[in-house]
Amino acid sequence: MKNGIIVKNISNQYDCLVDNEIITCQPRGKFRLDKLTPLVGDRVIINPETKIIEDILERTNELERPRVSNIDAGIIVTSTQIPALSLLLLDKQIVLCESNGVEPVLIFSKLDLLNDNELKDVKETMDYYQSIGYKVFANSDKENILKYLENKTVVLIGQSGAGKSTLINMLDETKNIETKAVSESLGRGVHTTRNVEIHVVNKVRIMDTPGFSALDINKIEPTELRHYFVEFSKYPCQFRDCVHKDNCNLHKAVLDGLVKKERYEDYLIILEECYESRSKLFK
Ligand SMILES: Nc1nc2c(ncn2[C@@H]2O[C@H](COP(=O)(O)OP(=O)(O)OP(=O)(O)O)[C@@H](O)[C@H]2O)c(=O)[nH]1
Ligand SMILES: [Mg+2]
Ligand SMILES: [Zn+2]
Repeated sequence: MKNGIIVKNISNQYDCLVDNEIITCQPRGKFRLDKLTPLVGDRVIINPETKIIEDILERTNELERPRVSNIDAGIIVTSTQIPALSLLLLDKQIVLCESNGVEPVLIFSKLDLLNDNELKDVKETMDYYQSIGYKVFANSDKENILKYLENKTVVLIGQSGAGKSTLINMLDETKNIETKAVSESLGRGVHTTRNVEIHVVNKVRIMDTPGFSALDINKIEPTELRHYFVEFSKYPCQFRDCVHKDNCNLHKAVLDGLVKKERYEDYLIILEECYESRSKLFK
């Protein structure tokens, strides 16, 4: 028996990383009876002779989309140009990570396409996210990215064309994952990457996932959302279950310029979406 990590799944075949070697295995029949589906990211015990996955170790966490487990960080790749920078999308992706108990790490791409003024704005934005406690990198900052992610299993998050596959290729020059120019006529790319797969890049295990743009934030309770905007906790609100729409300490912190107005506005937009999906649920 050997310990391994599932790094790839195509139908009922699971590629397991065992001592730096890939062994393609099938799950035990019993898993199906127990309605247990092995996931990419699972730590497993396999029999190298029969090539059967005998056991799945307890998961530290489990994401629904992409369906993966044991994630140490979500690498949110944000394009600053083509596709255009969307901080609302970034804030939604941060909420998605926070609500799943996964640390978001912010990586900005395509800074090389910006003019000086745009670059200055983007750097200010990056500084703000850093100031509220997140790790923030430019995708060209290879050394520091690798240092921070060493020995972690991370999942890439970001819209199509953001530069996720490119990032993996940048972090490890021996990798040559398919990338595709963003279709400019459509203004957004076609998803180039389809399967969930873990790439071992130096000492980082990275999942290149199908990029998604529509997000599952609809399961979040409106009163829960505020916890996923981490800087809000610095300004405790005097009301219980308050969603901070007006006349409270948090709202005042926004007016006083202590909380970035754009973040608060994104919060209100996402809050409305949470209410909307709830009302659909009860229809
Ligand atoms: N100039 C510039 N181009 C970049 C950068 N990062 C990515 N690109 C380009 O952007 C395009 C899309 O990059 P991909 O890495 O394929 O994007 P992706 O996020 O993997 O997209 P999907 O697989 O479709 O989800 C490619 O043409 C890349 O060469 C960057 O930092 N600067
Ligand atoms: Mg890709
Ligand atoms: Zn409040």
